[in-house]
Amino acid sequence: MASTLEALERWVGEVAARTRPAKIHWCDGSEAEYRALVQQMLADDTLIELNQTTHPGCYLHRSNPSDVARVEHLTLVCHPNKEDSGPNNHWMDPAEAHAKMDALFDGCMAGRTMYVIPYCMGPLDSPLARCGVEITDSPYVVANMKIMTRMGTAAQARIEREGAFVKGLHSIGELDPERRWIVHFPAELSIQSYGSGYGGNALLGKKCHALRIASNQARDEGWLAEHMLIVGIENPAGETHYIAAAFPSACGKTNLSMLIPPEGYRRDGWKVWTVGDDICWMRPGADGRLYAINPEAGFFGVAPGTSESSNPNALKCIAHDTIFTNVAVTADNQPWWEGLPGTPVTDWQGRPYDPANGPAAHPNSRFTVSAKQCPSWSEKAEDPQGVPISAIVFGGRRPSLLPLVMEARDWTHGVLMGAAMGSETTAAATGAVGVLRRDSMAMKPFCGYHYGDYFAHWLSFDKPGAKLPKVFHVNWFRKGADGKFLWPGYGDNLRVLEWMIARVQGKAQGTRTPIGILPAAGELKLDGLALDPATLAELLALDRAGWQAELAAIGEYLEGFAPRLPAALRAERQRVADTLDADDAMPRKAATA
Ligand code: OXD
Ligand code: MN
Repeated sequence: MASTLEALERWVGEVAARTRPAKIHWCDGSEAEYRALVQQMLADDTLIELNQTTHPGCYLHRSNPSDVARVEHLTLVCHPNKEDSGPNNHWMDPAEAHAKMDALFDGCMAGRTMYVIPYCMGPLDSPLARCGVEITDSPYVVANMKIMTRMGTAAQARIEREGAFVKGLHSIGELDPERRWIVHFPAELSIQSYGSGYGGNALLGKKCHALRIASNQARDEGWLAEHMLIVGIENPAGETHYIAAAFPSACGKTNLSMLIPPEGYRRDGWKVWTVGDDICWMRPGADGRLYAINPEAGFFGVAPGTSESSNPNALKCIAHDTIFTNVAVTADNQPWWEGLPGTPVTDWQGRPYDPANGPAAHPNSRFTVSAKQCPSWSEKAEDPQGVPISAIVFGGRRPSLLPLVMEARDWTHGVLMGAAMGSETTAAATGAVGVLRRDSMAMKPFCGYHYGDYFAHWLSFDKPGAKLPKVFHVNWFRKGADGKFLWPGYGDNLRVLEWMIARVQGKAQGTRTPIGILPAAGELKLDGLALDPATLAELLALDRAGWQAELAAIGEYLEGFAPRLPAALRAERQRVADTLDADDAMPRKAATA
């Protein structure tokens, strides 16, 4: 039998024969290699040096203006059987997709260097981690993969030992939106991406491998690959509870994962530990609990809105050794985006800043930085066994109806809460911004198979011996009649997380309502917060007519996954709707402090 190295070398040879690069470079992941790539990119203007006094080791990349976000309409999941991709994915017959991609890749690396990047998603010694190899002609991709994954010689050694790896082939091609495709072949554990250099389309370890391909591996092997942050909350007694939370792109996962406790909490000794800000792989451990790792090693965070008030930890991380993409620049050459003090002089496209051209930084501009630079980085993020998860949280941008927080009564209800998630769209993907779309478990762009089967997989974790986390739904984005947010968010979100932990520990009673368990009067700790009782009542109120309409809309949405919609999920939606109708006659008291 051929060794893995032979299989890898054979594949690299086949790719080279098709793409015909001038040179092949096998990445070792060393600092020297990173520095040499940076010098090369500075020389050909792929990178621009930023102010090295205020931001040592920081560089700016300006992407092609047509290439600034994920392209969901050009992203395909090609299972051999169309049905397996589900209505939640775009599909093409794998043979047809291969023919299309082969034609695009034909000779596309002529005159370029082809980089071979062995990488590991997750701690190198973790049984939960999985490896891949990305081939790319973009040195910008190599530099970002160095920050975002455990990449190079050690990953290659694990691949050689283990025998299995995900094959990712990427070329920026001509960066022509008409010749751009991001294609997944789950049955072959392979990804092919052409015509884009943007993170989610080009750093193949991230969305393509760690979510779309891994969600398939997870289903086959009995684990979960999710679009979730992982955060540890340490109480004054020194006990840490880990929470995994799913929010759609650009809804504050990075901010929540790095939150700074409000003043009173800090004084009392509360601490917050960041394990991950975007992706979570979870597996049941021997004790029945779910254990999670962050498969990534860095953050590819949205820059605009990151500020001293929203995320001081992120600002500290990105003060050095960071790659910025599509941000603006100040007169003294510092990176700038909306939300930071000061003024920009050059916009994200390199033009003199003119407000008539729109925001100075692209709304989806990003920073790429090693997680180790985060002041709240948890040493448990390197634990090969992962961290035990006490609570799973779902949430989205909902200006109305959805309360600040509610708890599912059991796992099935929790799966319904996740499946029913909706959120206003953001700039992380191309298309209209601010439109409500259902985004089950925040996985709409990332679930690599039929959502109906995915819901069934989630339900399957509820089995004898399982000690599953409690499930919650939050909404930080409720607005009042004046259009202003009702809840301060950011660090104050810890107040809501504390209530969740109290529920996990059996220390808070909650109030049972038809839609879930809400904080009972006085259970949310609000000292030091100027939140009037009427606002709190609004944040926790149950608008029965609104919920009846919402449940009807959820029903209609879920039926879009029939005949693969699990009967248990359909029944659960019906149960909630019936409870709400039965409750109709009863006047409901809003929970106030
Ligand atoms: C991301 C995204 O880049 O979700 O994390 O778009
Ligand atoms: Mn994301």
